[in-house]
Amino acid sequence: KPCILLGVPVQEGTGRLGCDMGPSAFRTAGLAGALRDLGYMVEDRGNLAPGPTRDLTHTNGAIKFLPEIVAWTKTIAQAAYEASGEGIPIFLGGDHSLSAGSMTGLSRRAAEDDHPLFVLWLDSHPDFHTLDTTQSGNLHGVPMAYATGRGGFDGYFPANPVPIRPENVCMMGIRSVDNAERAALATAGVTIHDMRAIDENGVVTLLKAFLKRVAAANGRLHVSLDVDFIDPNIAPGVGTTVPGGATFREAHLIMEILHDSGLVTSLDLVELNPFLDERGRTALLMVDLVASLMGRRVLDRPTRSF
Ligand code: DIR
Ligand code: MN
Ligand code: MN
Ligand code: MN
Repeated sequence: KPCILLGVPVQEGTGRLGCDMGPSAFRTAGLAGALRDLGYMVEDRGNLAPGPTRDLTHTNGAIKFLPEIVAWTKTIAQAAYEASGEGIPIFLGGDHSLSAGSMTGLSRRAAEDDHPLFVLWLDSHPDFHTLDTTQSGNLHGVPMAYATGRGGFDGYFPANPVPIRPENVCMMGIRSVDNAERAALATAGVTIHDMRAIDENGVVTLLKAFLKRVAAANGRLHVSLDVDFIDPNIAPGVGTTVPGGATFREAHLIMEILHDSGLVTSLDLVELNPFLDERGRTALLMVDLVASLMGRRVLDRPTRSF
């Protein structure tokens, strides 16, 4: 199956400028070449562009760029739906609001093909705000709530025909949670491994337990990788750095185990801000992580080792 690269230069979901350069930075860092070296056909479809906006106002006056993000979500969902019928879509962000579109489009396709969609969410943030609870008003903080069918998006965001079951979501790396998110997550049914859980158990045990569930359900697995999952000392090119993130080896190990599982069918690469990066090092690290996810290895090992 070909890897289908979809640039999504959305930046209105985050509080600062620069994520619109993310797709270019991933290309400059050699993403397509790294995938071709692994034997994949790569189809770079260029950058998506949002459709027309319509006037939208919400009682939560903090919300920023609602019409823009709604327009993007519609475009991205359709592109995700189409591309996931043809290959392995890789979304080059762009801020994390893009996952509102990718996850809902992928979920619709998976349901048509009779597979449940699972999501591995690698992020320091759960992005589990609704339009009513976001205080920053930055809509990169809402995609997981929208994709799992939480209330309050109707009439604003596009209808989400196949909400992802919260039980099918596993978050790792979490270390910055707002109060409203914490309250909602307590009963939502999402599996959350915060950094303490990673410290105490290691990534291997936690990840393999989730992968077993995906495999048992004959599920498809979408991976949503936010740059701020990784420790800012090695991944500075992001607007919302949070100390105490995943190490270089933890991140690569996750990717290597994901590859062994053979379960991953799509990927988001989000929140890269090249304007804040240091000579491309974050972009290059992200490309190396994708290569590990897609099969780059040091030594051959048996697959499906979990
Ligand atoms: C933060 C989200 N909880 C907010 N921050 C994110 O603004 O609502 N940063 N997603 O990457
Ligand atoms: Mn995020
Ligand atoms: Mn099938
Ligand atoms: Mn984040």
